[in-house]
Amino acid sequence: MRAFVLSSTFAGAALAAANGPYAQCGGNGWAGESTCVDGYTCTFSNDWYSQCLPGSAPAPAPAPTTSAPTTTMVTSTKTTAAGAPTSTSSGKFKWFGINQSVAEFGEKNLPGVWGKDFYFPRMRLSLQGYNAFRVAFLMERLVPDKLTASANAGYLANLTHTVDTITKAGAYAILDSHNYGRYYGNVITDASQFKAYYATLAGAFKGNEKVVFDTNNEWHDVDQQVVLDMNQAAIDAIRAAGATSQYIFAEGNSWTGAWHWNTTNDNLKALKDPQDKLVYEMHQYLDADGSGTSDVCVSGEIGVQRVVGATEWLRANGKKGIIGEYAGGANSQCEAAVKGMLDHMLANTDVWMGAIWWAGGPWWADYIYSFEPPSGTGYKYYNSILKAYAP
Ligand SMILES: *[C@@H]1O[C@H](CO)[C@@H](O)[C@H](O)[C@H]1NC(C)=O
Ligand SMILES: *[C@@H]1O[C@H](CO)[C@@H](O)[C@H](O)[C@H]1NC(C)=O
Ligand SMILES: CC(=O)N[C@H]1CO[C@H](CO)[C@@H](O)[C@@H]1O
Repeated sequence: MRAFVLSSTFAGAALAAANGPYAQCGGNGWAGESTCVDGYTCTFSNDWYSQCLPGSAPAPAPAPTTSAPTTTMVTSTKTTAAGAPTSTSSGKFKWFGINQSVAEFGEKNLPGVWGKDFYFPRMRLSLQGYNAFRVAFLMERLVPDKLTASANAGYLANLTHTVDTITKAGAYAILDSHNYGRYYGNVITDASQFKAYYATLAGAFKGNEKVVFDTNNEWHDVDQQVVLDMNQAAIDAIRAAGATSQYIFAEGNSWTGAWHWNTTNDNLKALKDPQDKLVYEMHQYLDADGSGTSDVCVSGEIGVQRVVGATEWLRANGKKGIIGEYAGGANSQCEAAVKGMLDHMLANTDVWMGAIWWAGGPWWADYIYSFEPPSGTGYKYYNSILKAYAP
């Protein structure tokens, strides 16, 4: 995208060396050009990333934002690339919180037994500033046997109880059909059946404005046109069910990864929401293979490096995004990577609307990222760090 913008819009010889709009122009380890094309200013985002943002004539550089949540931002005065913040990009997240994962456990046992195969988040809420909780559950438990079935009353009642606990406390509850675009293991390809499922789900929650509908968790190995068509079917069915005020989060293929979103999921820019409340939900882990299975992060810079392409894609297409899953191990290198990613997103809130840590829930035991209070590994290490980013 960067190369495209440069060559097509700013091909003048005198400008050839300068960076194009939204290109990287500085940061620790950056060896490239530090100037921007006319009308853009190299603007400090974090220690690892400065970016060409709209605006000319850099003001003498103070600390770049007033809402800087971390010490990383405070050290910005040391950098030479710092410029004035743009009025459009720096700000606050709309959503910042924690995934709640347990109602989708025991997926090999369907429907499974409450309290043995699956459970519901305890939600002994002390929000601590977090305002978004993504609640995972299984479609096969909500609508057993077929997508056109009505809801299982017990599972829906328990899910509703969890959702109401969250939203009555003033936070958003993100309904995460944790199904990878599959139902009983088969890829969902029938738009009318998928619509029937969403009519059931949205029908049950359409009265709650603090609910967000997440179209499906992490499509993978699905035909790209099918991902587009099923997402559009979900959006259409949610709106048709009368859920017109809520946000919808659309996920993409290849586990909805932010790091390759601009190539893998480019076709999803065609999605249309008549209510204009569509947000692209990407996931991003910071370990070597991006799978979120190691507590070792590639480097302290890997967070910002893995999302910056998505930042540019969102902006180029006039879209909004959220990182719906991310995490890092309880160590200083991952801490730097996590902060670098969040600082970058916070400096680009014209496109990034928030981030949701993976994961809380009562059954995670000693899991490397567990955010379950009071003793989860991730909670103990990251709670004080993440709280600073809450809106
Ligand atoms: C996608 O983003 C990466 C950075 O993550 C960038 O290097 C690449 O050029 C982008 N590709 C397209 C097609 O925009
Ligand atoms: C719902 O929760 C109750 C306990 O509050 C439990 O007895 C029941 O089995 C649960 N049902 C389902 C389907 O989750
Ligand atoms: C801030 C916080 O951690 N909130 C909740 C996280 O999730 C568990 C349930 O899984 C709740 O008990 C916490 O209050």
